[in-house]
Amino acid sequence: MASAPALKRTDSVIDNMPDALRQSRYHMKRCFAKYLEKGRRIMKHHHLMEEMELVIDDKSERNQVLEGILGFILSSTQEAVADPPYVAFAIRPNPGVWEFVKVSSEDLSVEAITPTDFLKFKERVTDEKWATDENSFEADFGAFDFQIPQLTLSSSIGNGLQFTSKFLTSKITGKLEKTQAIVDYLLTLNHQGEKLMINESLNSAAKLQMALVVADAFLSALPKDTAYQNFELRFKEWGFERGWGDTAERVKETMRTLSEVLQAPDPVNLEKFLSRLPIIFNVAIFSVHGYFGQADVLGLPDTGGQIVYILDQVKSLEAELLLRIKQQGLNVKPQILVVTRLIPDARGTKCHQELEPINDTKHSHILRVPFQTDKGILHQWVSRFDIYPYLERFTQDATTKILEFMEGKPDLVIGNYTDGNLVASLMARKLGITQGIIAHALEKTKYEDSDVKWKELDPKYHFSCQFMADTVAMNATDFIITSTYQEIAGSKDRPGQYESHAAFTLPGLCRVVSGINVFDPKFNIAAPGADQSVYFPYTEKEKRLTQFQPAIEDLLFSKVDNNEHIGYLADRRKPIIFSMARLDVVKNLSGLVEWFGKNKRLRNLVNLVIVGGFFDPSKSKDREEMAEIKKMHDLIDKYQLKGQFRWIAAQTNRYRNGELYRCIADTRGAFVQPALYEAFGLTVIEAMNCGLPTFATNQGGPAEIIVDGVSGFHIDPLNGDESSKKISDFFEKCKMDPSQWNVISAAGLQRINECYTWKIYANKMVNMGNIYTFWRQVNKEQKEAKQRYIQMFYNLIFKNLVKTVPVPIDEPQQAVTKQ
Ligand code: UDP
Ligand code: LCN
Repeated sequence: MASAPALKRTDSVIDNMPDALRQSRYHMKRCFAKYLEKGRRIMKHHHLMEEMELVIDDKSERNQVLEGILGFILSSTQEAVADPPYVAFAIRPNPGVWEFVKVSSEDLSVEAITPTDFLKFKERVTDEKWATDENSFEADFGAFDFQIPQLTLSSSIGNGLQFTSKFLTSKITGKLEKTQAIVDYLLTLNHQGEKLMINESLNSAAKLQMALVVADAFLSALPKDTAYQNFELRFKEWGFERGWGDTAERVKETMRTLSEVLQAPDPVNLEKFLSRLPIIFNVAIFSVHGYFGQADVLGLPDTGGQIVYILDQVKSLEAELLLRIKQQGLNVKPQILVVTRLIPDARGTKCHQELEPINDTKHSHILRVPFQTDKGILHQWVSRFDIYPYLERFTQDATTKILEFMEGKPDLVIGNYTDGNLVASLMARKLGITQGIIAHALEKTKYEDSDVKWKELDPKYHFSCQFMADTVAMNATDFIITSTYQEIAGSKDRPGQYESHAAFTLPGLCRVVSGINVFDPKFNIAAPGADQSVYFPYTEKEKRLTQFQPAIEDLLFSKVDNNEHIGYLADRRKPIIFSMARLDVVKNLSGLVEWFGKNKRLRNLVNLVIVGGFFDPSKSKDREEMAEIKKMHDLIDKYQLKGQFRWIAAQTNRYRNGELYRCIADTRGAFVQPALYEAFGLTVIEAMNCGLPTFATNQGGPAEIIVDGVSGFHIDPLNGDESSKKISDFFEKCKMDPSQWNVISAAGLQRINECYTWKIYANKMVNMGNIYTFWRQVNKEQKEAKQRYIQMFYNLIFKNLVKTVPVPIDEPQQAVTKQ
């Protein structure tokens, strides 16, 4: 397929399709007959290809067809719907770009159709009545975005900040008066009522411009390090307030940047100036579900990387805010609150405590607020899939607590995952503050046809609530932070997580004809890092956490089974391949065990150690985890893994885990991340930070983190034989030439330091907070109109869906501890 000619940039697939079909008319007629012989159905790309192979059994004839334009069109088709006499195609020639056509099998005529028409084709497969009802409910969030500029290049998706600065620049370019929006904005800035930047005496662009010239001349005569306090009074007389800088040099730099913007606006200076403004002091971060704690929670159901990410994010964000506030010449303490649910039944964790300071920060806390039902406080953990009935009340209670704790409104609210994002949207709307959202992972792409099959999946997953909540949050938010490009717009072959919300349908409930546009400039990529004081290279001997080594030695090599580990490693001279994850189906740890079990060569070369879950299914409360535990035991028996495989229960101490990765590196082993799909994959960057060569899934974030064959390796989770062969080949190569291992280890570290650190992240995040706050102001009216629509959608659709989610009958188990 790789040799199929790409269309010219200006070409539309649809324009080329009639010609392409004409060229292979005989074969195509037979193909379409095949596609339609089973009646109405949804077909994926691989079905189209497989069935074509059946029809055109001569390989060279098939290749001829596939090498033409038709091959390109078919290979760009994500899905098709057979609905005799038509086949409707959803074609994706580039990330984020979709075209829809229907082809008649009778005369191979091609007609362009709208996304709505295509969704109707899909609906007819499961719910014909709904599909043909002219008044079925349609949601069109794009209808409100006609004034918002959109990116046009797939390659620019995720660079929202730069694009927004360019667009803002164009709005203020021309006569000086056009920059009045900046002046008006500066006049609104204050901290707890104390004015910042300028006061009313500089209320026009012309006055401000003049005053900047005078101030510049004055500052040029001062030593660079003169503190702001030394000239504060004089500046006040001229109309300037605090916030420009802490020293004469910094103040001058900020003023010059603004002068440049007023003279001739350009995006670089505008972004620089806006990023320097004192806007963000207090931040509320919502992460509602799970057990959110700093100790003893990792590896529990629903409690994984999101927690790690947020705690590390808070540390880096606080450091960035402290630095900026100091540079702004202010004496303000930033406050960051991570707001989560309080779980009275805390199971040995601190999740029943209301307030907990965050380690290694000065001013940041976890604030826990309980879920309330009609019967009082809910005591038990609830799965993220069942969380919807509590969120509205939680938002109200949390908002009250936050306002109390911060003694005012936060300047920025950040949501995490569906539940946190919805709560953040509700609070941001109520308080009128800037909002950002983070998904970590959207569920929609994890399950095939999860939209059309929603009725089947709803009892278990309540996807109707989830997809609606996600759509509300994506549209309400001012900006979206993603970890990778693929999270937004996927790869050449696979749509992104956000992209899958562009147009989807829940037959019988709602047809979302325009859910989110991945070309919207609200999307920004800011990849997380791993805490480098925990995850550092195995070679840094003096830093190694030797106190954990005896316990790790026992964890890996002791011969007895106990509560923490089962299985043993008979030959401890072999390198270890290692994996660690929650025991979810999608993490595919059982898949890795199976690949290992089947591959004799690999079993001869290495041992396998995995960390995840419990050994006793009755100890788990999570549906998927229970099934995975059983599967693991079956595989151990089936492949007789004793002596070559160690299964360690979920580990909660990240410091010890850091040392564990390094101990695996000491065996010259590797980390393997075999997930069927991984949104980002923190374990991948943790392992690479420790200098452990890493093999990770090509489905999702890791495909972007690792450059295949250079800084690690990609593996295909759906092709276990090929993946285990790739791992075996590497270890065989290392056996012959041990330096091969060092090369990959070093390149992995280099990749991390160049692209995946928290410092890079925090800088981008604060810039986003600043720039989108200004954009919100400039775009106020349109934002308000859209909010009205979102609110209606929330009230009329979402709130009814929530009523379908059962609320558990709760046994009180423990009192709430207040601190
Ligand atoms: N983790 C852990 N103990 C376990 C399993 C996982 O400490 O038993 C940690 C792991 O080190 C990583 C996080 O949990 O920091 C998992 O993040 P990742 O992004 O890999 O996956 P997620 O669980 O968020 O889907
Ligand atoms: C959730 C996931 O599934 C992971 O892929 C991410 O690494 C983690 O959150 C942190 O963002």
